[in-house]
Amino acid sequence: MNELEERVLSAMERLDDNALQDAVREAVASGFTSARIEELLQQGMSRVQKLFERGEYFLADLIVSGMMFRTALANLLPESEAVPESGKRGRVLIGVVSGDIHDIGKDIVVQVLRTEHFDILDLGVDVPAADFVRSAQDYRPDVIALSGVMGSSSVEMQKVISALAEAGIHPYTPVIVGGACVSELVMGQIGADQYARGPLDTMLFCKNVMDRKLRHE
Ligand code: B12
Repeated sequence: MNELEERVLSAMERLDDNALQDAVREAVASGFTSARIEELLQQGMSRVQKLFERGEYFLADLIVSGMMFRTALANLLPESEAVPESGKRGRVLIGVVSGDIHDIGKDIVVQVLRTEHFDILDLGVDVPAADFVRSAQDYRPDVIALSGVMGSSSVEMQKVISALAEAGIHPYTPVIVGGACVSELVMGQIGADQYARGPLDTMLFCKNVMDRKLRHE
């Protein structure tokens, strides 16, 4: 790990927002890819989580590190292309599945998608499958995004995807899953269309879905 990479990690660990944003700007200028910077930010958050688990940091510190993560990612995004005439790039329905109340990761994803002009319906946390179905019927999203970190969350995601299929919404509307409960492998097992490790991949997936739709209109 070089000195600049270590500066990103250590600024996050110390919850020093100014130092973090400076280090990220320098990393961009030195040619680091967005994916590498996102990886470093995630590693920095893991350090904060370890301090939280050891009792040295409070929950508020973890939330602050989530906010720093969000700001750094927003600064990373390339100049937004012109917003389409509709004023929006597409609609994303998102929520944390039933039995899970962890929303820091989901909120980061929401923030990045909003920055990129997606219209978001955020159902919050602990959302039952039936609520995803009802909201999808009313809101008619282009993408449905499921978040979860608990061990039980992947089973809940599968329930949501089955309920969406029964209602004739999936696979017509693609489902992207993310959060610590899922992986590429789990994505296949539960019948989701896409897995993303972080917000930048999520944004690329949503943009691709919209590009495909616009080409077929
Ligand atoms: C913060 C935290 C809490 C906070 C939550 C605050 C909040 N508002 O979210 C509080 C203190 C309330 C809490 C409560 C509990 N927690 Co807790 N918590 C954590 C902790 C420390 C960090 C989670 C986090 O925010 N990570 C940071 C974010 C940024 O990461 P992320 O969620 O993975 O998100 C990233 C990606 O995954 C992705 N992503 C996220 N969502 C999505 C969605 C889509 C669509 C996509 C594409 C991508 C994506 O993008 C994000 C940014 O990169 C973890 C431990 C750990 N080290 O992970 C335990 C942990 C998740 N908690 C755990 C547990 C057990 C609980 C409790 C049951 C504890 C208890 N006994 O009371 C409760 C209740 C949980 C419930 N019913 O949901 C366990 C889960 C174990 C398991 N595998 O089942 C963990 C792993 C701790 C542990 N080691 O045991 N918790």
